[in-house]
Amino acid sequence: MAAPALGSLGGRRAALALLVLLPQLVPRGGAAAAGEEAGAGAGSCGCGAPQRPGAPSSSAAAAHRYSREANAPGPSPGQRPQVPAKMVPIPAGVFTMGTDDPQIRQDGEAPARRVTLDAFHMDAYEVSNADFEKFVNATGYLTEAEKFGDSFVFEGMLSERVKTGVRQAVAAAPWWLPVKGADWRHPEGPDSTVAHRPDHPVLHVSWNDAAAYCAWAGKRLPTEAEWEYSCRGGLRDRLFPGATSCSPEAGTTPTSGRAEFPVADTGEDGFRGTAPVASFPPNAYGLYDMVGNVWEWTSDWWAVHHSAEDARNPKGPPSGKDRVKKGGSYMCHKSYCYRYRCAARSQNTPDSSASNLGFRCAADRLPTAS
Ligand SMILES: *[C@@H]1O[C@H](CO)[C@@H](O)[C@H](O)[C@H]1NC(C)=O
Ligand SMILES: [Ca+2]
Repeated sequence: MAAPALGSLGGRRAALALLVLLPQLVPRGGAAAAGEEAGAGAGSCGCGAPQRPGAPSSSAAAAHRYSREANAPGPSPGQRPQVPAKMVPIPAGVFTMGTDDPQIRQDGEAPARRVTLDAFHMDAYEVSNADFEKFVNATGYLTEAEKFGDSFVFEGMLSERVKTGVRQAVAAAPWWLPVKGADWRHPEGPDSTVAHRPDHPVLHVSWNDAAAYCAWAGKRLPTEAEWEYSCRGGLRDRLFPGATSCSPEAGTTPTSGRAEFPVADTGEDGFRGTAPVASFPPNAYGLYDMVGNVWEWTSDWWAVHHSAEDARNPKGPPSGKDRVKKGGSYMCHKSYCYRYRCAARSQNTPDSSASNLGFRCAADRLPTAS
């Protein structure tokens, strides 16, 4: 099961006691039980999909509802970023999307299909906390996690005290806990802060939040095809971007040193949790952290059945319940959750947010700082 259903969480918000979180990460322990559960099914790994139980709203309506216009009437164009975050031109081309040798079949990685794309631009980096703060400063935007009052946090990032206080662990993904007060400014709960990590990828942003940010920046979310093509870096049939071997253990991805999730993230790569964007070498297109660090939203609706026919600039199904996310996170590892590959994919409802999920934007042409 790729998408743990959280339908059993109804009323969880009312049931949650006010949590008092310790201000810093504490060394974790006692995760063995979760680890065993995690290893039980490759498809239900912790890279999966904590989701809000609410009915997913229509994306267009939601995107507007949370857009710059809806949240902060009338900011002038002058409040756009003066210097657009670095974007990389991605040449038009043909590539093989998906694979006929799926590692996680139920995720819809197959079949391999020929996809032709027009040229576009892709953010070189995952959107950072500082980037997102500029957006919020300029627009007064409120994320969905802030509106809902909670977000999903990987239990390994929480103190024992907090874990004990949260009883709403998701049956299918017990290592994800809904934490009151967790949002992009407070990734591990109310007493945590991003003040010392402005260059880390922003977390706890829903698809709707991400779409609103990109629109504000004069950009858009990449399609899944664009994301996967960018990930491959112009190289054919490569599992991992930027790696000279097919093994992430080669040390070029932000997931290395993180075996045995969810007892993972030992900090062997120098970081617990996320790393600052661009801490690891880029792929052949000059794109950083396409795999690993945080999962990245794409604009496509989720489906697991794909036509094997050739496609040109595919945009995914016309409608759906979940949105596609790509690239895996700092919590993925081959021994456990083999999803930090270009063809790998997973999904969440558009209003879901979590401590390992962020985004980057794409654009048809470079946005002008107006
Ligand atoms: C956002 O606004 C605050 C308060 O004015 C300011 O201190 C901070 O530097 C701004 N952040 C960015 C990224 O511009
Ligand atoms: Ca990433």
